[in-house]
Amino acid sequence: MLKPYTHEDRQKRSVIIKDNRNRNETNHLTEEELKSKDLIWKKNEIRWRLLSTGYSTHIPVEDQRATIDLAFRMWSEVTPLKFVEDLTGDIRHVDIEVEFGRGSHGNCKQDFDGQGGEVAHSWVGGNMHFDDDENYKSIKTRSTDGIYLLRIAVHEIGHVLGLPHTNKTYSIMYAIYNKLNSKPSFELNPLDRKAVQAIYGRCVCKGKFSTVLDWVRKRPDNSFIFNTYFFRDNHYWMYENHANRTRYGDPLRIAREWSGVPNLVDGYAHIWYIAGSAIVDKAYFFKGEKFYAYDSDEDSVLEGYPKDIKEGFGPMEGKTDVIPDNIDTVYFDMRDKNLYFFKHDMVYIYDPKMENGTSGCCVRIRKITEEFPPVDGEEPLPSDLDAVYYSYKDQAIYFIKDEYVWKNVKFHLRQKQIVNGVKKEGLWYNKWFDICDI
Ligand SMILES: [Ca+2]
Ligand SMILES: [Ca+2]
Ligand SMILES: [Ca+2]
Ligand SMILES: [Zn+2]
Ligand SMILES: [Zn+2]
Repeated sequence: MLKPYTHEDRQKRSVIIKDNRNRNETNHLTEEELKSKDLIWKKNEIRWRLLSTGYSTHIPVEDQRATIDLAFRMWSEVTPLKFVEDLTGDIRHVDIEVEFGRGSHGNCKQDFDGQGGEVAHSWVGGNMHFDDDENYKSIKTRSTDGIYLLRIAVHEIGHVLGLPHTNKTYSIMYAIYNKLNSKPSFELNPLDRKAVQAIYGRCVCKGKFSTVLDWVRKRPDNSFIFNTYFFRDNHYWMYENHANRTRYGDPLRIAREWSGVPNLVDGYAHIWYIAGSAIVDKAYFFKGEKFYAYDSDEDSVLEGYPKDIKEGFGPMEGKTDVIPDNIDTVYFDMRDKNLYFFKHDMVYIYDPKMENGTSGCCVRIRKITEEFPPVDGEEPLPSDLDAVYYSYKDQAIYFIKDEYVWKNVKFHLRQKQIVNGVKKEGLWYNKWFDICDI
């Protein structure tokens, strides 16, 4: 069934994973052509099992399962498909049976050919078999010998989902496995993402955020990079704005990456401005009655925190107002260099500028819809916002509640007189992609 290994390929230390089924499909199909193909899987939840009669002898079983699972995840992260490992259910409910074998294997009609040549075969909408005469290795292996199972598995799943080969060497659907170019970990190329999304659509992931923030990092060349962080409950995603997608492998647990930051935060604010010859640069998380100062150099909450909001954000001289506990969200406005705290239908505008002697609560306390009115004919902002944040990349303020996002379209960074005008942009998942719980 498969094109044999040629002498030329052997010299390149490559392995052909091309099969006859795709012999005439080495050119990448257009999106239109892919759309016109039958949807191979007509359901979103697909069950798979690594058969206990078909384990590899090269890799520990747990590693085989983890590798196959990761390979499925690489496709599920970019589509509405969900792959579930089914270890014990009735085999008739398993959609994709995965097995390793040598020569004549399982009930398969296609014998494998020993080491070299064919390394795996699979059926569109069906099972995947791996030739265990190949020296498969896990991604934990740094040895230059052997074939990374992950790459072959991702390729074969591509076929199972209906993808043909491409003639692009950087695509995972390229027919030749090149040992020299193969790193243990990799990402789906945008071409592969587009190809599978042309058949199944993009993943649509909904949900509510605890808060959203832009995190500023300085590159070694002193330029800044702004990624957006979406926090939900006890996990978060880093959104790579330049690529318009989440970092591969996210979400991660907050506790693991943000030392001292609690789960279910209410809001975050980054105070960042120039005062005389100094740069004021402070980052705070808020939750309940407490706030947490965060040290970005140490990547940890500062010692002595959390502290009480009512102590840290008390009244201005001559006033009695304080910032309430259990805020909905907060952001720092680059125009007036004030903090905007949101709770229910109100916004509390707090001056944090110690050096002026004017700091405290509050410059104004107003209805959200008065401070941020809708532009003509648009729907006003709701109460109980989930997140408000300043996007450095877009130089814009976004308001998020449930599945919707609004933008302050009147905002300009160097505005002296503050002008606000809010317009509903629509569903946040049509703006930011692949923010999916796993
Ligand atoms: Ca056999
Ligand atoms: Ca073989
Ligand atoms: Ca919130
Ligand atoms: Zn193939
Ligand atoms: Zn087979």
